[in-house]
Amino acid sequence: MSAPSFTPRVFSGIQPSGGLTLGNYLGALKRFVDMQDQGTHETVYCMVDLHAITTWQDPEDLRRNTRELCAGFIASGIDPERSILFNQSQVPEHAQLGWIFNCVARMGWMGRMTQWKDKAGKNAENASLGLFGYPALMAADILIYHATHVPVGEDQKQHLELTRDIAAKFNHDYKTDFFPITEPVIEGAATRVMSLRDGSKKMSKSDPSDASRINMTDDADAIAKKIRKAKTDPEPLPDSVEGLGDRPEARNLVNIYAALTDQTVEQVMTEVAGQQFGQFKPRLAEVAVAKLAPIGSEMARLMNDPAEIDRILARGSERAREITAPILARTYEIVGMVK
Ligand code: AQP
Repeated sequence: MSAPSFTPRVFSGIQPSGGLTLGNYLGALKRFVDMQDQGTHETVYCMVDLHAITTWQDPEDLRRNTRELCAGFIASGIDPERSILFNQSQVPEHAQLGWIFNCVARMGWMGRMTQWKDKAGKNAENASLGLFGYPALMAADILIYHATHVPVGEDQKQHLELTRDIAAKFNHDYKTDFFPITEPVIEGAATRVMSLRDGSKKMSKSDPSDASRINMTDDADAIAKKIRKAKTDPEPLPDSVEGLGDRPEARNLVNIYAALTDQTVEQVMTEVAGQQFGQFKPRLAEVAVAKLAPIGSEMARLMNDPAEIDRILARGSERAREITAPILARTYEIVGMVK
C-alpha cells in the first residue's frame, strides 16, 4: 500500500488570553501572512478560545479579546477569503478529536511538557485538568485539518513534537496511516522574542509588567517609550552575531530589528556594528512604529464593527467544518464508534 498524500495545508492558532504582543506578531502572525501570500498551501488560522480557558478568563474579556484578535489577524494581512479564519469553540470537531487524543497521549508525555511545568508552577495540584491536557487538544487542532505544516514560535516546538508522537501512536495502534506527521515551521530572526525588561524571559501577553512587552494596540508614543526604556547593557553593539552571544537584551533588540526589516541578523550586524544603544534604539523605535502603528489603528477601526467580525468568524467556522467533519467521521470509524 502506498503512503497517502496529504493536501499541503497550514494550520496555526493564537490564544485570545490577552492582547496581541510583538512576540505573537513576529513569531507567528507575520509568518502566517507570509505563508498565506506564498499561495503554496491552504491556510487555516484560529483563535484558540478553548485553550485560553485552561487558565481563568473573565467572560467579557474573552469575548472582547477574541474579536480583537480577529481584528489583529486581518489588520496584519490575513485575508478571510484566502485563509480560513475562525474561533476554535465554533468548530466542535476540535474538542471531539481532542478527547480521542486524550486517550492516545500518555500522562508521562504530558508531565514532561515545559509549558505545563512553567504555567502550573509549584501549584500543579490546583491547575486545571485542561492545562495539563492542553497539548492533546493542540494536536487535535492541527490533525483535524490533516495539516502538513505548522508555523509557530520556538516555545511551541515541544508541543509540536508531541503532536507528531500522538499522530504516530494513533497510526500505529489502529494500523493506519490516516494522520500526517506534521512539520513544524520555526523560522526567521524572531522565533523567540524576549521581555523588554528581562532578556531571559519570553515576551508574553500575561506578563504582569506592561513595560515588558509591546502590545499591537500600543500607539506610536507608547512603542517608542518602551523601546527607549528597554533594558540593555552599557557596551556598543558588536560587529558579529557571535558578539551578541552572552548579551541577551542586545540580541533581543537586534533580532526584533531584523524581523521588522525582513533582514537576517547577519545583515543587521553590518549595519549596526559599533553603535551605542542611544543611536540604535531610536532607529529601532522608528522601524517598529512604522510597521506596528498602522496595524494598531486598523485593529481599532475594525473593532468599531464587532458584528462584521462575528460574521467573518461564523463564515470561517462553516468553511472549517467542511474539512473537519469528514476527518472526524473517518476517525470515529477507525476507532470503532458505531453510528
Ligand atoms: N515571545 C514570543 N516570541 C515568538 N513567538 C511567540 N509566540 C508567543 N510568544 C512569543 C508565538 O505566538 C503564537 C501564539 O501563542 P499563544 O497565544 O497561543 O500562547 P503563548 O505562546 O503562551 O503566548 P503568550 O503571549 O505567552 O500567551 P500567554 O501569556 O497567555 O501564555 C505561538 O506560535 C507562539 O509560539
